[in-house]
Amino acid sequence: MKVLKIFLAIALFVFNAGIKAETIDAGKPADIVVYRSPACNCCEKWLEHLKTNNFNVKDIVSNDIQAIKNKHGVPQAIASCHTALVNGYVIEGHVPANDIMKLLKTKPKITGIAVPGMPSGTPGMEMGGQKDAYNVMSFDKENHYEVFNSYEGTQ
Ligand SMILES: [Cu+2]
Repeated sequence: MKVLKIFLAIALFVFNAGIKAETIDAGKPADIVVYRSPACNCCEKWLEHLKTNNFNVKDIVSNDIQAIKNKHGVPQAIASCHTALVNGYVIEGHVPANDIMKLLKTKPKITGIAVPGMPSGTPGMEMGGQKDAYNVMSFDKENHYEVFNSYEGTQ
């Protein structure tokens, strides 16, 4: 019995060490600048989602979000409520933190990624258990779109 306890203690230690190493690998928290309009509630919830996932969030409230979208090359076709900038990439809408991390790791030659519109069940758009199926789309300056990641809905 004692041997089992010691074994479990070691296993737990190794497991924790593994988690720690992964955190270090991910580097320091990425700085992300988020532009949103003052009345945007779901934008604030998305900000909280980013903070929970270790992003360093700079929250910029603006009354002309469209001007920011135009400036950073966000196509109308994939537009959403808020626009964010991280490491030279544009993040449009309720993109899950995991996809942003994947973007920062893989560094594809694109302008950014977006969740067009505001699907239910995306981070910041929680509607009880209701989840829409949705895609995270990549986009560039030449209006090329590709599916970056897909999420299943609950219907
Ligand atoms: Cu929103």
